[in-house]
Amino acid sequence: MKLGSSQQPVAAGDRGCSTVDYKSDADRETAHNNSQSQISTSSAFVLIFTNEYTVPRFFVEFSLVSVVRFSFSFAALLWYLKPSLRRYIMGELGQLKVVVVQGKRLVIRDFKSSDPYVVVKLGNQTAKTKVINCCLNPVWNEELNFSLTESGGILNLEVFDKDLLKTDDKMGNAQLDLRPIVSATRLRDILRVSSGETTLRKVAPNRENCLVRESSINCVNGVVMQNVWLRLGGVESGELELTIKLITPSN
Ligand SMILES: [Ca+2]
Repeated sequence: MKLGSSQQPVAAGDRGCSTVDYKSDADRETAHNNSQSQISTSSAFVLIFTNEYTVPRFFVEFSLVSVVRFSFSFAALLWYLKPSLRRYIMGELGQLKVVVVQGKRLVIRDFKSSDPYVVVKLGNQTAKTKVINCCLNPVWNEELNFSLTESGGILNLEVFDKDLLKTDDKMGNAQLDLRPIVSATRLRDILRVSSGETTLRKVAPNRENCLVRESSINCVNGVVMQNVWLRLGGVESGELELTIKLITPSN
């Protein structure tokens, strides 16, 4: 092969520019085709790159929206169908039902009797019973509901004498530690007790609590409940009977 008939183009270095001298029209056409091919390849790369960037982003956005929509729909459905699960999500340990059963030997705050009612507090939640007029041994049998959000809650009770023309008089107070019923409920879950009646634990009276006598915590058909007699403090006499039930998400 002669040097002058080489298929490679010769650069015009003497003219100090980037133009290329071709020995024949065929060389020029070949170079043009190569250039067009490179341009087409670059354009295709850009298109592919653009598509690869656009398509996944579209799918990602679509997927995220779908996941969020599905999550909200699922949560709303559960919220509607399962109140106990709703309470669990809200951080609630359970629902505490306090039945204020009756009072005995309450103190006199009027001339010969009193008009007692009970105020029950758990944390910042407050509920009270109706007033029973002229009675020192009232029977309320009234259920008050609370949300139990911590395992170490204390139930506070105060008895008052209802008066119309002056501030209601105090008729004593008492407290009930809720830790025993919470621990008994955990024991029920461990033992998987769901039917019949089972005594889970007993709480004895001592200087730390207001119990008049020993109290049993039983599981009756899956519901953990405790019946207590509490001695009222700050007064000469008086006792309160309560039944508390702890309803948890497992009920
Ligand atoms: Ca009164």
